[in-house]
Amino acid sequence: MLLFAFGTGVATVAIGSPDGAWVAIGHGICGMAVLLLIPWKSRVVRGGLRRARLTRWLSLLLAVLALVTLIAGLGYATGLVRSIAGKPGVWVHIAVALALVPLVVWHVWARRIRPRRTDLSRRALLRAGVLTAGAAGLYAAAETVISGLGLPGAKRRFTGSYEMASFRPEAMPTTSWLLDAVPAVDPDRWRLAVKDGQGRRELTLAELTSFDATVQATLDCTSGWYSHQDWTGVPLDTLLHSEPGTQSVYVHSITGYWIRFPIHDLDRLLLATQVGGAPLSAGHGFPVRLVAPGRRGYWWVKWVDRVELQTTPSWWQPPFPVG
Ligand SMILES: Nc1nc2c(c(=O)[nH]1)N[C@H]1C(S)=C(S)[C@@H](COP(=O)(O)O)O[C@H]1N2
Ligand SMILES: [Mo]
Repeated sequence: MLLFAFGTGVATVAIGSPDGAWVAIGHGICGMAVLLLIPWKSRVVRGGLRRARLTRWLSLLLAVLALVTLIAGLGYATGLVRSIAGKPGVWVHIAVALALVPLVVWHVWARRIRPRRTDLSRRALLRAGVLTAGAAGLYAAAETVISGLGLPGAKRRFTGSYEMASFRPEAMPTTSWLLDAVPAVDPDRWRLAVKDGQGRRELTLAELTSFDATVQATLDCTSGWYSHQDWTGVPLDTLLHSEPGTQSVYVHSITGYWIRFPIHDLDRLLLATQVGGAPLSAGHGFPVRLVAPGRRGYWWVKWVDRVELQTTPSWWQPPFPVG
């Protein structure tokens, strides 16, 4: 069950459009299944603790972290606990879950149980089915309670995020994926390098600000908030011209952060110089940041200095940015 919870959790971080909503729902159901299994697991734990092995402390640490993950997840989903120790609850949920991974691997190996033929029996299958149905029922009941009591969790987006500072860019949070710091950019010396099949050229900020296409798009950060804003700038397909064989759009930041989009995203991408009718602040990506409607926040590269069309397939990159 932890494996399913982990897989759906990672997938939930990646969803950006409503057709991925079932992934987040599946993740919630996995959480409920873990909750339902606690009484059975407690019996195993009590038995294990009677054997005074030194490694029981490691097992107990695992149990504590698993509970913290569960509580942080439920707290954030209901809206009852939105932040823990100054961090967004969902951030704590993810960070502690990642810390759990090596412990779970160790636990599975150190406390391994020999597979038995009856593990795949009809009875076991039936039990798994009852557990899944119970977890789905509990999830539905929780959703009903959350909306019935009008808990904050009822107002979340399909990604699980809460609304923040829509159409008030000055109040919108600034975040980074990992450790990127806001770079100091001299707008007079800054250039955007553009490369496609027709060659390479450089654009100044003045050249870019002469464009004024505006789109309304939702920035949805995986740390649990989203914000609708009006973004103004250059549609990327007016700068880059796709040719047969082009597979991806590579977007690079001054900080070294980069991401590669599939070519069919080209006509949705905007290089924004403004938000809410005013130039971007340093924190939000001055002088230029990418707007990628329908994609999660980590695709919205800030402080862009290079855009390229490439024949490299878009899947040729780490599953999440690495810096
Ligand atoms: N260069 C760079 N761009 C970045 C990031 C980063 O760390 N470095 N973080 C991304 C993430 S995770 C999010 S949610 C958005 C946040 O945008 P904001 O700070 O304008 O709210 O920027 C994205 N663009
Ligand atoms: Mo983010």
